[in-house]
Amino acid sequence: MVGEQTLITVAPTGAETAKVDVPALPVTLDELVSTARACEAAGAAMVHVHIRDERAAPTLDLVRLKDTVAALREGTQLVVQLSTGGSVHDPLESRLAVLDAEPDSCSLTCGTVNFGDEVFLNPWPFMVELYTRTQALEVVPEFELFDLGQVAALNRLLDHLGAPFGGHVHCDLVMGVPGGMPATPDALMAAVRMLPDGASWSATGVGRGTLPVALTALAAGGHLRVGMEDTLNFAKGVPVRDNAQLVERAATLAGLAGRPPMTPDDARSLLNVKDRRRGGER
Ligand code: KMH
Ligand code: ZN
Repeated sequence: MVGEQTLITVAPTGAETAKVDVPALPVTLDELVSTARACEAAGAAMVHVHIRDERAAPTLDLVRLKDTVAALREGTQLVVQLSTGGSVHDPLESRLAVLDAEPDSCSLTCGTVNFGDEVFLNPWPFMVELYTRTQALEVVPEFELFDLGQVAALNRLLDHLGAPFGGHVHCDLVMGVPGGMPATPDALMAAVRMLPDGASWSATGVGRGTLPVALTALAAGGHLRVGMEDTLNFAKGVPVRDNAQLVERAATLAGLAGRPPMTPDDARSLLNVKDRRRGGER
């Protein structure tokens, strides 16, 4: 049943966009929770979370991260995935500490990549340490893959350190970042062909790549990640209204593809996340 459905992940905030430039960006805890609720109602099953401080700047403050996880668990059924990518300026140590907030899932990027004018740093020893921590702390990693070399690095990681917590490999192909692989059907299919056997995957096209990547992913049996972390224009010259608008469109496309959105509970089964909800048990 799960194979016939689409996992929609919403990435509502990211670390790159300023609230002053995009007022619809959710940056406070209240904004994040109400966004998450609206996106769940529209068909999202997982939320990929970056948080901001009182000045709306990206932060990895552990108290805020813990409060955020608790508030999202209280206000939604969504699988809560914390970003360990943070912003390109975050130290590796703080990115490792994200797991102490005990999310259901966390992102884990499989290599260093140019990121516009910046560098998104993910050296091999950092990947190994982060992955080992996910296994020890029973957090399901989602492998973020920005280029083909990172798919090879994912395979190397699994060969060296074995299966992730829960036993299932889930990836997100992030396409169209300046410095990473382009947001094209050809690049997407080349990456998918290199994934480990049995892995599930979603795809994310940044900016103008959003629709080509989403349509290709659905046609190829993949899942979708959408949201204002990656997409700020709904159409050429038309700013996104809010995250729910992007999830609604993804849900419509998934329905047209014959693979409607899966529920958060189905996503929990697909990913094998540990149930950390109050009174919950895996
Ligand atoms: N903000 C980017 C530098 C992730 O969340 O793990 C990294 C990123 C990936 O967004
Ligand atoms: Zn992110």
